Amino acid sequence: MRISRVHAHTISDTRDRDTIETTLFTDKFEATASIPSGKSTGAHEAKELRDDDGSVTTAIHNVTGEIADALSERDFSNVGELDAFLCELDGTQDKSRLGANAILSVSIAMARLFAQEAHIPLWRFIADTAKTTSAAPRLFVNVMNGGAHADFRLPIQEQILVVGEETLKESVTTAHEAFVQLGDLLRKELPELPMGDEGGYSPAFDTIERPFELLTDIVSKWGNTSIAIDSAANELLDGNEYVLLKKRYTSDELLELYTQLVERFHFHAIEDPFAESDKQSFTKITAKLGEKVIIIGDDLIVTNPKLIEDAVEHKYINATLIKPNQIGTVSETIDAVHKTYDAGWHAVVSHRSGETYDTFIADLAYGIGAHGIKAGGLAQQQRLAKYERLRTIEREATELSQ
Ligand code: 2PG
Ligand code: MG
Repeated sequence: MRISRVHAHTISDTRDRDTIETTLFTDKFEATASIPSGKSTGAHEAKELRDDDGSVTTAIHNVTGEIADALSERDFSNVGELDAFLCELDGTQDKSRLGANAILSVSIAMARLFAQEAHIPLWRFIADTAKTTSAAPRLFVNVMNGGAHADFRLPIQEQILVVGEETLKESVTTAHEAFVQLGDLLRKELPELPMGDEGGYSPAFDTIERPFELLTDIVSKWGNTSIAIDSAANELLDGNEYVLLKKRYTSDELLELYTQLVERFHFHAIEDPFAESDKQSFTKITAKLGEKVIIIGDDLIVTNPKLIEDAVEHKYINATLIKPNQIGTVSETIDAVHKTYDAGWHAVVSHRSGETYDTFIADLAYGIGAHGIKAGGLAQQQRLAKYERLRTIEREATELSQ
């Protein structure tokens, strides 16, 4: 694959912040990718390059300048070659020189070009490249937003409805109906109902349990649904303790709270139950609750194959969150998936809280046969684009199998 032209410019994400969109051209094809941005981030994520004024001007110059120049002299036969080349060109461990956002935009656009050249859909290309079995993921729909995504109106960052119907079409329909019904329930008991960063409702309650009591109402109406949370506990840590609704919890007390929630409600998953520094508590919760719910690591492992290996060794978790922009290339994202599957764990592919219309994660989730996909609430077009893409993928998969 030879790149004949490279273009990059600024677009706005869901928080109206600048982000990068890159288009690569060959003599026959063109492909575009744009990169999301997180707010509750892990310390060891690959570095998004942002200028002091919040813009991504330098990242864009890196794509249209140094990266474009380097690509023009090369012919790549697969995306792994390109990714290794980009990592070497950057020369840092965390992609901080050229920027993980700059590098990933090129990596994803290139994956799209290879898929076009092979005349196959992107998810099929990902499955072929990763040697994974493609399958429909469950939808992890963040229906009530809290934490850093909603001024901590709810202490827990994400109260998630997990939907796993027979087909993606049915899952998306259930998610829509349940989302509307939850909105009606919330409006009945609250004078105002703001929305959070991820396109979900953002109510304020006096108890930790109230959101789950309401979600239980929803879950009881639809068979193939359950509840998950992302505590994003890095954001709750204050000294050695966690603060939820102004109450302080030691790690053991927080573990007790999770145990009670799992006993009382139909929980399917808990993500980042503790801060990334509180590693022994991850091992404890996975030993205690890991048979009943999946314990997902996000900030703890940041889609980094080496950190996943470490998590396997210490049994911190039994599932990983997979976010391409935490590691910065398609190939390393696939490596993280392999480490996850080698451990016999589940992978849940995820968006970021500042999103674009790019639907790469839908193809990734389907291509690797992920256990789930976190694509946000249903009140933002950029999140809906992912659900729509999943439905299209399902049609493409049916056509390909005929
Ligand atoms: C998370 C993500 C996405 P952010 O914590 O899982 O939901 O949030 O993009 O802000 O890191
Ligand atoms: Mg998270």
